[in-house]
Amino acid sequence: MTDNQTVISVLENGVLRLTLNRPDKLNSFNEDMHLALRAELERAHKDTSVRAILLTGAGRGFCAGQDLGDRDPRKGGEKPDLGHTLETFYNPTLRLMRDLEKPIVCAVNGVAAGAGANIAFACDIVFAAKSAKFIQAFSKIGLIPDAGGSWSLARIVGEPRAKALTLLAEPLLADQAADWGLIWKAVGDDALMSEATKTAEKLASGPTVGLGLTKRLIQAAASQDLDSHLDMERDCQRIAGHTEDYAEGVTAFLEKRAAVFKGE
Ligand code: LHQ
Repeated sequence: MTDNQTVISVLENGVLRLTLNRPDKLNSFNEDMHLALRAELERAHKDTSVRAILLTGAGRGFCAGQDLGDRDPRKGGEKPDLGHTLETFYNPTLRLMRDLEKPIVCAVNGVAAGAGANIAFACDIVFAAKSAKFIQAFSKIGLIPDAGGSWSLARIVGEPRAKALTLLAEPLLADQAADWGLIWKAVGDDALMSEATKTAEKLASGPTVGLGLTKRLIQAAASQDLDSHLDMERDCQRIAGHTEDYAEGVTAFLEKRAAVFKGE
């Protein structure tokens, strides 16, 4: 276990559990937390013993987006370049999450606001505690939805709901988020971590290459036509068919036993 303060990282049973850890600020992002999360995601890319990721928050919140205390306008000075902040911190993290060919499970343990909500929506399988809520808080401070939110919301819930959520910045409860397909499941607060951990461990003992290719395919679907997509499925299935896990899966089926996948 390494505790680099702003992100607590534990690797257990193939699951890299990352806990955003600034609970007194509802785990809002400062520069240190940005860099720590990115370093952990880069590690997850490279380290073959990491076969799934579980992202959650410490304390009563999941993440309240950017730390607004970092740039106090009352102090005067030059106006900040927030485009630079996105380019330097958020966008590389969002791209890493999307390109990571290992499943990212998210356990939203409490309020997820601003970029915090959109980072949760960028995960692959999202559980939220029933008491959690998602707030597109940006319009309250004159900003636009970032961290991929204007893209993912429009695609997942459609324009009418995406516009209402972002323009009004009203809280969306976990049950409603599940009904709208923004997250996988809303679960009782007490069951959140055990359910999310069970799912992450199941994925971590799965055929990692095949799961990663599946993630790649699902993500590519909206941006290409069926013809191109069928070609992509062919190419990905070719890769999957060469894995040890495919051979093990079929052998286990024929021998009527549970498969033991190694992620190779
Ligand atoms: C916070 C924060 C916070 C600092 C709670 N910062 N301290 C990208 C590019 C560059 C710049 C700008 O941003 C972005 C992306 C973004 O994410 S913009 C959106 C930023 N986030 C927000 O606007 C949300 C601000 N927070 C809230 O509206 C509320 O805190 C929520 C609704 C999340 C929770 O409300 P409550 O449950 O009532 O908690 P609270 O407001 O009392 O917060 C608890 C503490 O956490 C409190 O500190 P204190 O010392 O008074 O106990 C807050 O000041 C602190 N905190 N969010 N983003």
